[in-house]
Amino acid sequence: MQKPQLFGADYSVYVRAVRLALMEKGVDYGLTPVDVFAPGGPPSSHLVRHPFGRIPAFEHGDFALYETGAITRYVDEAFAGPALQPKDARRRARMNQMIGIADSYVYPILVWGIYVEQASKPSSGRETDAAKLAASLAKAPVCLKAVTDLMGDGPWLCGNELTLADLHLAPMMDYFMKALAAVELMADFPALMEWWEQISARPAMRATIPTS
Ligand SMILES: N[C@@H](CCC(=O)N[C@@H](CS)C(=O)NCC(=O)O)C(=O)O
Repeated sequence: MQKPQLFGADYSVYVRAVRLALMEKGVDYGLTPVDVFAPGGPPSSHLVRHPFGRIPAFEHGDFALYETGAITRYVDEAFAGPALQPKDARRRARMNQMIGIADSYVYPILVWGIYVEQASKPSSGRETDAAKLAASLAKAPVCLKAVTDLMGDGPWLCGNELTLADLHLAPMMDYFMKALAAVELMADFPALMEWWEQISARPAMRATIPTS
């Protein structure tokens, strides 16, 4: 089979989720750099791959795809290696629910509302939007409780097997955990903290630490 090609940057939580899926499956892949936050935006050539100008985009031979959830599910189904989606319909629904929660709530609240406002902006000399940070801090426990309630006994988000839900949430949590507020917020969610310790120690997570 041809080697798949990923387009994006290592700072992107979504690019990282795809890289984690590829690595957990043991699939060799290429990463072509595309910086969506460069002045002037992404190059026009990227808009051919992704009309919304976001990352990642993915190609496997003549098959082109964008949207992280579609890419990671394709990676799981098209390549050999350990299955990353439960066979049982209810467990798979739970996994998809977790991925939806990550996209709709964790990403805007924990990454953009807390990490960006409390850690990233101050470290690059930009002013924090205090109202946005306060609103996100108020909503954060809802995110953390929702994930904790759904994960059950663990050790992974959907039970005994690592799934795409773990790989989708982990890059977002990595940014969140860098914010000062994370220590206090996570103290109320020991099961999630245990999950974080396990997922962040995986070789694929260590090999994809953002450099930019
Ligand atoms: N729904 C998209 C979201 C991708 C996304 O938002 N990527 C971010 C980087 S993590 C991006 O490209 N942001 C550029 C922008 O917002 O203009 C997916 O699942 O792939």
